[in-house]
Amino acid sequence: MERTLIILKPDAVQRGFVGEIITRFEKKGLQLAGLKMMVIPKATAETHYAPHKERPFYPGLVRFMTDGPVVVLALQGVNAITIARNLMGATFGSKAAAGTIRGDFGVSNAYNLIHGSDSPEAAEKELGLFFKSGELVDWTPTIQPWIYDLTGTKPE
Ligand code: D4T
Repeated sequence: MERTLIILKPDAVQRGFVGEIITRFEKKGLQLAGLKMMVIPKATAETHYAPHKERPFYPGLVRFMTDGPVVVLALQGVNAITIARNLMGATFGSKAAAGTIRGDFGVSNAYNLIHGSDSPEAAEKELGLFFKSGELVDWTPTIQPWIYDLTGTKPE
């Protein structure tokens, strides 16, 4: 099982999409392993988006991400990183395909509702940045045998 860090960005919270977005992940079969609401400290947003530090949109991005509350999720599942990003859609709301979270709920490129880790390395780093040890929960949904075929050597 893989874990990924998802942030429901300030626009998603302000626009009342928290429940709807979490529902999409749950319906897909991804499992919650952590969830909390917070206002991201500026230093945390700067660290999180450090790879974009030299880009012209970086100062606005950090301002946006710290401008109101967010909801942070840890999601778990086989290939959770790729599956979550497919549900999110392309980065820009104006280009994201219908049926995806960004494609269905937004038109903006900067206010794109949601963040999801883009690699196992990023997920590990980001989960450590947003969740303290002990805040993530190890549990197995009782419905697990109907989400995956568990009869073989690995979940299929
Ligand atoms: P995040 O990191 O927020 O999940 O988005 P993506 O992984 O899909 O896209 P990204 O890292 O390339 O961009 C991070 C963040 O910056 C905003 N952005 C991006 C922007 O405002 N203008 C731009 O030109 C780009 C490329 C949107 C997402």
